[in-house]
Amino acid sequence: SKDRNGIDQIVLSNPRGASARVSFYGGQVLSWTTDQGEELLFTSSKAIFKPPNPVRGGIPICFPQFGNRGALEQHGFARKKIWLIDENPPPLPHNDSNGKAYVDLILRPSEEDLKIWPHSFEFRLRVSLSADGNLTLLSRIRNINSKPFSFSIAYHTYFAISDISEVRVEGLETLDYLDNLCQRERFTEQGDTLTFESEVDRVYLSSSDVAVFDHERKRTFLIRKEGLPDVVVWNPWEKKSKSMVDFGDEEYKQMLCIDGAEIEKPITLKPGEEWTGRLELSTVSSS
Ligand code: TA6
Repeated sequence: SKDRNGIDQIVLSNPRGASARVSFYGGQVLSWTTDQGEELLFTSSKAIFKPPNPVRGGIPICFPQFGNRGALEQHGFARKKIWLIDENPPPLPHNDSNGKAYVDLILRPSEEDLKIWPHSFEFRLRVSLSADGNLTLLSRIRNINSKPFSFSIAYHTYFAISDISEVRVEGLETLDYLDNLCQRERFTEQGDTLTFESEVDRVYLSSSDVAVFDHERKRTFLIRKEGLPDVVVWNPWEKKSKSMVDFGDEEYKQMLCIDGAEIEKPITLKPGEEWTGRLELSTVSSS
């Protein structure tokens, strides 16, 4: 099917009626719903579905660079490219997809990409939806035959929440984090749970699984990660929201980005080497 901008997308569904929608533009998951059709991911009402704009919502893939420190544009180019169906994905070591609905997409650099990032890579993305409605993003990035290259990566996941002031995040206590609001200075999390009263823009380092509790919505999101040690936590709050054309002034109240990522220690691949990163999202309603 096509998204609002006429760009191809794939809709995955499971026997219970849960679904996930993946756009070929950016290989971006734009929707993930429960059996009852409840939308779990946030997309801004002002999102611009027109290449080369990144789409403000769902799960943009930040690759080969997270952030704006480096030679590339903010968050790299992968989220602005048209991905293709991967016709013959190499078999997975452990059959990660039995009983799941899934799609395999692939991104290879264009001539233009190679001018700004001269590394021949293959980025294979498998998005799958399990019978329980869990959403898994499995990335396999390979250095085809170029000299060694390094990259950072984040699955920039916009969770839909009901009221940011009623949300708490667990799993980050006692961790160190880099604070993007203080020149990425390193701090240690003192709180026993993370709550939100103002703009937060941090990269927590070496975290294990993370849970997001949306008290008002009576819903919990669980983020399980493999190969993605870091967690980005971002809410723009009021002032920054007003500075983003593709984001409503009040929308910061209904979203929270919690991204599985590898940022602190970029991954280096020699020719022929492959890196795998896996993010599994699940949710529980406590209503
Ligand atoms: O989430 C971390 C961050 O780098 C924030 O500083 C903010 O810029 C956000 O990503 C969104 O970036 P984008 O390029 O999608 O507007």
